[in-house]
Amino acid sequence: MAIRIEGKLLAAQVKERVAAGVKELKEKGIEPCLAVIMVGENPASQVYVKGKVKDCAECGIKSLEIHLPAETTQNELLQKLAELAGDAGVHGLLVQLPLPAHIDEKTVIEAIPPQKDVDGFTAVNVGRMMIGEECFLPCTPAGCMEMIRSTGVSISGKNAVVIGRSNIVGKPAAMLLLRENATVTICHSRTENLKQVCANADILVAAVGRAGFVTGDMIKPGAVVIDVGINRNAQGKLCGDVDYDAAAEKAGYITPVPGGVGLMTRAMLMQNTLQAAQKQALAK
Ligand code: L34
Repeated sequence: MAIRIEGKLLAAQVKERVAAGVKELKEKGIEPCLAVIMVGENPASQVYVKGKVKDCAECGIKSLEIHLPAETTQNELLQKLAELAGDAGVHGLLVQLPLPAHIDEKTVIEAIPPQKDVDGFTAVNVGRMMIGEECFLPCTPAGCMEMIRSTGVSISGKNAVVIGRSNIVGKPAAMLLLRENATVTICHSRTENLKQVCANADILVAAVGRAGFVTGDMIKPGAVVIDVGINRNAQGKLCGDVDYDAAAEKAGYITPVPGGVGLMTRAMLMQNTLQAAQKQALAK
């Protein structure tokens, strides 16, 4: 039976460290501040943003929650971003995704100054990550790495399989695993023999977006299984991409949903915001 990787506990540990760093900055007269912009009424986004604001409060980080109506034009959003980008009191800046269809995500992301891009989504930060330079790591993949590290299982030389190739999870997760010397395979909707590939994974990261996609027969005995999915099943219950009960019978370690990667995503955002404030304080 697999050991459950407790996202709640790990996130609390990260946030405790962040809170200590925030306290130090405040003693120097700097109050770390995160601005979160949300456009429209996506119910899931509202839950996630609420969680981010709550985490900020726990860490002593000031948060600005900017909720714009669904009809906001791209130019209006860019204008708001420019204003926050130029505000020296705002250290971290993010736009919660997804955006309404009439707004181009790429254009919006590139309007965030890289030094405030605590999501690690801008081309500058993605590029820096690729070549191993200092940067803001994207929160969800960084959270996955923390969860893998918490098991004590060594990553170097292991077979790591990532299912999903999105810019915000699959691709960067693969890159971070590669950086730790895993042998990395990225699977996606066109992958042949997906089950066999996954069944060979010492570390399996599922970022598909489909409930129950990863079945028990896709798990190598003893594997570390990281479930990034957040779906609702037929009963309306929150669940990941992995059939938890079946996978837990074979895996060595497994993350739950809820209480897993989502909480670590938020904790890593707090860490990045602290870092942004520290760096901006030094740059002055
Ligand atoms: N710009 N957009 C931007 N940055 C991000 O890092 C995100 N993401 C993803 C969606 N869009 C984004 C998030 O914040 C996903 N995500 C996220 C954040 C928090 C949680 C899940 C996903 C979370 O708190 N999950 C809880 C349960 C929440 C619930 O009840 O629905 C958990 O225990 O998993």
